[in-house]
Amino acid sequence: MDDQKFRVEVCFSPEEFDLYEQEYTTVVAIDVLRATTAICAAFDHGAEAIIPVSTVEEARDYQSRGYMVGAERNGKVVEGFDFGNSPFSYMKEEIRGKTLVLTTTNGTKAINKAAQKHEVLVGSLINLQAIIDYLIATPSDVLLLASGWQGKFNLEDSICAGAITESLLESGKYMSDEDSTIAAVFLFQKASVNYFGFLKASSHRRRLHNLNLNEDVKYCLTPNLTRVIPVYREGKLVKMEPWQ
Ligand code: 3SL
Repeated sequence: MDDQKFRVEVCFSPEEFDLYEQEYTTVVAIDVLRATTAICAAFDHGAEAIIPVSTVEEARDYQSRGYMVGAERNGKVVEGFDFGNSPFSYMKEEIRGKTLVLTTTNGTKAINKAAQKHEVLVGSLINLQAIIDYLIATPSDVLLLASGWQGKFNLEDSICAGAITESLLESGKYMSDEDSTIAAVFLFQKASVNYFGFLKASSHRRRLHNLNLNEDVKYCLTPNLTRVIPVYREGKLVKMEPWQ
């Protein structure tokens, strides 16, 4: 019975990606606070494409060629760039129709790591149901890749991965095997009553709180604000064409 089903598993950090990656055709990169949320917000507000780059040097190179570039490290806008990783920076008329470039501490690295071999989707809480619906309608072996923080586990990405997993398992089209996946579902079940409250003590929420970014956190923890699904195609993220 199980062997007719597709597989969904959770990888808690890009550092563990090599241990999982060969078995999957689809990877969903998740960085709830804030990179993948900001990316979804940008597409929701009319961005044409986003080139995710892993280093500030690459970002500067694109900037020197006239691109609009967002750059964030440790929650702050990198000096010399106009904006960083706040979803609100991507809700402006000036980004409409543009190809943007983005580098962030963890999220863009996770996307680029996954993109070397797989179909990569961008997931967050703000496009949660859209991701779930797509993966149920077009099932494949799916790895949910949490971006974590500098190689370590984090709660918010794991909770989002748990939310996706629970729905996929409930659909009857998927099975899972790994303890990481079971743990992510448990975390989601605990957290889903009140994401903001549950994550109060989490390390990145504290980090963003200290930077006065509570409004960003509230936005990032609000499920289903958009149906946009960013997908990686030939070096850049674009908006997935309507699939229903
Ligand atoms: O790690 C990342 O990629 C960022 O999302 C971190 S922050 O929320 O912008 O601080």
